[in-house]
Amino acid sequence: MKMAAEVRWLLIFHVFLVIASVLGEIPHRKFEYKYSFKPPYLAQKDGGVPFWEYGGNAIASAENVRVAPSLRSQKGAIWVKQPVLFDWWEVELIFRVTGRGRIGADGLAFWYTSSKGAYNGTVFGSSDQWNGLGIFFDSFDNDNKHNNPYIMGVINDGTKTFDHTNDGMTQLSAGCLRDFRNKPFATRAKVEYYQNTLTVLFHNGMTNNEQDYEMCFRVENVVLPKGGFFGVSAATGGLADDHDVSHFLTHSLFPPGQLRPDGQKVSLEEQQKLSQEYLDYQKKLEQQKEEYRRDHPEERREREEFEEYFETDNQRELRQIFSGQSQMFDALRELNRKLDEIVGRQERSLSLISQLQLGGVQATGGQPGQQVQLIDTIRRQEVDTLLGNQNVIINTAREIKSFVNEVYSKTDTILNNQARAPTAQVQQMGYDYHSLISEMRDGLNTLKRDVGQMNTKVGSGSTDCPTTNCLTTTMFLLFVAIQMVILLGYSLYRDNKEAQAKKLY
Ligand SMILES: [Ca+2]
Ligand SMILES: [Ca+2]
Repeated sequence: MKMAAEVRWLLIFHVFLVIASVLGEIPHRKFEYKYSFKPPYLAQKDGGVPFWEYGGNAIASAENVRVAPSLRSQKGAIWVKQPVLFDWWEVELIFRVTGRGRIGADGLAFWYTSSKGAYNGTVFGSSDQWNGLGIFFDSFDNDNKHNNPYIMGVINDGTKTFDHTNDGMTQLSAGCLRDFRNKPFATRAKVEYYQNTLTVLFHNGMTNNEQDYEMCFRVENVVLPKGGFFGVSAATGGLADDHDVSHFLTHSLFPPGQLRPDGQKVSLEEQQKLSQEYLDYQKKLEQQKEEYRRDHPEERREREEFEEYFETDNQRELRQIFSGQSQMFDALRELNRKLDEIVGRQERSLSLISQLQLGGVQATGGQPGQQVQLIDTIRRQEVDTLLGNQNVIINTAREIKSFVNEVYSKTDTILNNQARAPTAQVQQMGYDYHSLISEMRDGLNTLKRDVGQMNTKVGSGSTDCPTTNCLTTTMFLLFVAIQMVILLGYSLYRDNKEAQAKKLY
């Protein structure tokens, strides 16, 4: 009992260690509203986006920021006002790139740079020779390698000029081929910079499920300048897409156990200041809402209600198509996952089989422990079942054999019986006749011999025989005839009696 208690404590200790290590890897997240924007009321009444400034051809509305509209040679950008005060962060960007053409241009860029870029630069609407990170959503295939739309991460130290003619292929740190244009739902990108690892996840906008992020790329040992600025820019060329960003959601990330770098002394004051600022902002928003409702009293509400409760046939059809598609997508993904699982299993079994074959060759000198383990893990059950089946088959075969033997012997006896039964009776009768006839023949033979002897005696001299007592030929024949009659009568009598006996039975 004492031992068991000790073991239990040891187990609990280990579980705690595991939990602690797991928790130790998950960073603390904090939403940074000063580095974010999202609808509704993304832009205020005066057109300004709180904590952000935009320029060029960018237009902000209550629902999104149209960074570059679908007109030729447009450029625009939106930059955060304050520098980023935290080391590690995650930005979720929800955006749509839409255009009527089969191909579009030029693309959209997410920035984290040491200083704000221009509003009409040459790299997707912003400045070239940036210092920091650019994530480019490049729609147009400048180098004609049929590899666009493409997502790439390019890190620059402020000296390199972006290689547009090669779509930046020589400069990118990593990238992935993903089509982000004209999707039924908004596309999303999650850019995470944590402990010098840059991770970009992408959501292809085929479903409305927020969990459908896929890995685009991950780069380690990335060093970005501290105190940089977030920004989004976009540009069009000869071809033009609408580049709309609806959400820019920033979270600061802190390793567990680490407090904010600016310390807690400042934070008390600053926290109050920030929360006051936030409350003011909320109030301002509410005020604006009220004002808007006052300015547009009835029609607005009616229109909203109408839009809420009714949808046109086309809308309904589209919605149904989208939902069907997303269901198909889900099913496909599930299938894909299962296929992967099957392929993995197959590969594993193949490798195990090859190991077994190798092990069979080196069975004497190899590692027996491994062999036994392999057999135990894979085939034991199957072999057991096979052996069992074989035993059953052997037993059945034996039973069948004995049964066949039995049948054979039985048929043999039946055949014998059948063959014997009728002939036995005939033989019995025949035997009687034969014996009778042979008896008669014997009798006749003795008679003949006696007659012969008599004849020789008669021939040798009549003096030896007294004439009165001597047997004459007539007497002798008469005697023979009487004997034969008696024998025949007896045999007839016997046959008759036997026939009567059979009738009775
Ligand atoms: Ca390009
Ligand atoms: Ca290309």
